[in-house]
Amino acid sequence: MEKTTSDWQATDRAHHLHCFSDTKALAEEGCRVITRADGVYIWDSDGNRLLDGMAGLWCVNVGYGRKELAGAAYRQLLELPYYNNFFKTSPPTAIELAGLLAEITAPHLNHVFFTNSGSEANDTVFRLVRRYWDLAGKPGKEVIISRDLAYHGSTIAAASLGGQKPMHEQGRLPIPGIRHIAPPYWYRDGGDLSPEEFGKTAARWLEEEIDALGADQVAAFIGEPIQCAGGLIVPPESYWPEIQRICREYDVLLVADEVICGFGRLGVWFGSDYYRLQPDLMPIAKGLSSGYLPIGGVMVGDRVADLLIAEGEEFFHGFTYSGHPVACAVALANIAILRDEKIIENVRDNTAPYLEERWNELAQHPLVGETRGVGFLRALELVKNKHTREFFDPVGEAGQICRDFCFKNGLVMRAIRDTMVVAPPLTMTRDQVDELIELVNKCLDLTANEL
Ligand code: PXG
Repeated sequence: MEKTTSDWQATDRAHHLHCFSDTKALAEEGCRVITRADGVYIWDSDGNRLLDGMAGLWCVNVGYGRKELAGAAYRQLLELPYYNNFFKTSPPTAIELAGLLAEITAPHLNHVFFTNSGSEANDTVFRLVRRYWDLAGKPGKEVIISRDLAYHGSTIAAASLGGQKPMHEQGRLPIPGIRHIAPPYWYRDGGDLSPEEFGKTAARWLEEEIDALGADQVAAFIGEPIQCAGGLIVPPESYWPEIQRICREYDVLLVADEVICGFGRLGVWFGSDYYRLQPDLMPIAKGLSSGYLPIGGVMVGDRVADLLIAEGEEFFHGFTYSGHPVACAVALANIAILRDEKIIENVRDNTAPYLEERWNELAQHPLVGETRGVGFLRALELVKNKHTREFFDPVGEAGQICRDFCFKNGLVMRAIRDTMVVAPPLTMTRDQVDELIELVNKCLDLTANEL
């Protein structure tokens, strides 16, 4: 007999520990079982269709149901389902993908270290940074500076690099050698400063931290071009040029976490292209395979790679599935789709400007204090009073209410505190943008009523 939703929920309750879920609430309500997907839509086990405004978890960039990706995986599974890149071996697809990544990233990024996730990529960053400064003869340069509210993953170093207080509290994190400065969150913290002035001020918090520690102690600065899971914090234009200047001046490596911003999300290939950054290390994942199979990596700039290679000494680091042949085959096919169908150009020139125009109409809504975003990343701040920029208290309740209304009404939208966020598949059409805006408007009205 075919399983029903309640069968699945019972087994789920009994045996399945979920990621980032309130276990009590989950047990009471039962989980929503997502059974299939196509294009920008997902379906649950009761047959309800939802518009996936989050592209899964910010990752299904080419949309669901791409047969080319299934075909690439199938062919590779038959040819060579597994081999690794340890001990001077490699499957061909890992080599091909390394070459292709060197081609589509900035000219100074010519090497990649493969992982299976963004978290592993950031743990790899942590180890690579220390390895680099050891080899460079400056082992004292050990501290990595990150930002509050940042999300860089859930493994030990990645969670420590992140600036999520509730995560730190649960694991006695961060581990030593990691510091956090405040993010460039103008809407919340900008006060009377213009975004431009505030951007410079926020960047100089890095300089102050380096001065306080001594540049001889500071190894690297890590940041997402746009802080995504932290609440879609879009930095003012003045922020990144100043951060780049500070990193150069104090000889601090720059790490741009492109796990979400990469692979077209901002209407260009990488967030670093958008903000003209020259990162020494660039973690990637998610859009690399559009989430069809797990794969991540760290793009390693020439400065770091040259030293690693010249030393010729073993870097004791790697994962059984680093450069997995099937995941690499899918990533190759995924990048081919992004390229051949000019999906990123279409986002830049057509659908993102349209999404921006329609999204900004939502600023008229009485609950919405600010709309912001770049490319296919869009946020709105739900506030108590939009004229005085007064936030809700307690923080997060309005967001949860809105998120639940979205789910009930056929839309997946993410709530981060009281910031509502969308990051749709890059294949979303103008008509689907209209559908998205209509649903968001409806759910904002329902939320306003309930509040
Ligand atoms: N860096 C960034 C910038 C991320 O957003 C990671 C690293 C870790 O990647 P993995 O593949 O280990 O999950 C992420 C992941 C959310 C949400 O709801 C965000 C992420 C993951 C899960 C949920 O906002 N980002």
